[in-house]
Amino acid sequence: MFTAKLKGAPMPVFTNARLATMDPKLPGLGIIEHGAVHADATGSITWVGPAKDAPASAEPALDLGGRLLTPGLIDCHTHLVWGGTRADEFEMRLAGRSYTDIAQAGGGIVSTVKATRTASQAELTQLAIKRARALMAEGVTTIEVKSGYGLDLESEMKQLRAARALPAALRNRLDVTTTFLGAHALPPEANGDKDRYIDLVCRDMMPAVARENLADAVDCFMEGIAFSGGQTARVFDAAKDHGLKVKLHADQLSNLGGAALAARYGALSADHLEYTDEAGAMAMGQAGTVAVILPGAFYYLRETQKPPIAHFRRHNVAMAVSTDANPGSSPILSLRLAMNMACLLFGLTVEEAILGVTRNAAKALGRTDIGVLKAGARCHLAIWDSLSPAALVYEMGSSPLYARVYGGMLEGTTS
Ligand code: DI6
Ligand code: FE
Repeated sequence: MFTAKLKGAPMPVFTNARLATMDPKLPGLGIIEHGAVHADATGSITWVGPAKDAPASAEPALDLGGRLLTPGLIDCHTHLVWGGTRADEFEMRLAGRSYTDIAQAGGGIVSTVKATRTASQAELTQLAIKRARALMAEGVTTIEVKSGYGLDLESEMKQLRAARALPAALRNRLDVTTTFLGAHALPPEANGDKDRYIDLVCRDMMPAVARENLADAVDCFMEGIAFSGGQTARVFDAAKDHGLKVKLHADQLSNLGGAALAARYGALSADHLEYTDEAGAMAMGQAGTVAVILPGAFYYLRETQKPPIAHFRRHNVAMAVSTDANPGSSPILSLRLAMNMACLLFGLTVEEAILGVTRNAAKALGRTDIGVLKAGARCHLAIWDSLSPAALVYEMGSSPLYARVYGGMLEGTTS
């Protein structure tokens, strides 16, 4: 579609767009009508504002015909690198077996662990490429990828290396941050000894992961079927020792006080949160911990308990929205579908859903250089064939994306 003159231009200039800047100093999405965005040769934004005030540029400007322009979307919680499939479990759950039941019978996460252990690193990257492309086709420019399907030193490292290899395998058109989730489930060889496995996570895996710089953060699944608050605290203490930020799968299936524990550790985010109470939400607000809303898992598990959105609003908790892309509880490779579900199932507004995949998703990753249009940020953009922000959320089955821009480089939607 774009053989446009801007393709490959050293200092791209986009003009005549309806900018949704996500500038926190402006109300809502920080809209600037008839705006322009300039970038430099390194792919960073140099100027954002009304086109009439734009500085002169030697480069030809691409006229976007008034289209909506947002920061590239951010999927801040995925488990994108996995082997095998869990379609059979989907069918079992349709026939009445519960997620917890299947997990306790040796299926669930552990069945994906078996398939992931037998796959090579190159195979895992190849599988993840296809999934990443589906996200990118909807304007996603940054994703987070967790480990947690290896559950032994070599397999966790293999998963993280496969994730780290993704950008190059995608010709440097995707920004990937990685999270070490060794404490995702108990591997079969641990014979039920959770404390000993947590020793392994903290003493063997984490130092090796940190030494090779394979993770940007550390996550833990705090739940009855996974790890306790005490075990989570040990993982977080070890993360602090290695200078790694923390995040938490919290209060997904029951209220174990995960949100409050995450806040106590100054976590970047607490994720899921269906069973979080008001005290947990208040603690998150005070700590600046982002609430990552994951409606895909809620939908696939046919949960009925919804996350306390009203408490998050009341206590000024920033909300992000993500796919939780994984083969078990959320086999969803559409961030726009997750946004749509967050609105229809949990009552988020269109503005909250869009802030949830831009500015607040960046915050959940501890990043200030993405998710907002401002000088100094990366020039990762999504240009929409619409004037209306609601178009991002409302229509499923076809994508309103007009073009994606990565590091200042313009792409068609199919590249
Ligand atoms: N919560 C989830 O929803 C995913 N992990 C987690 O801790 C599920 C992962 C899976 O079922 O494979
Ligand atoms: Fe998850």
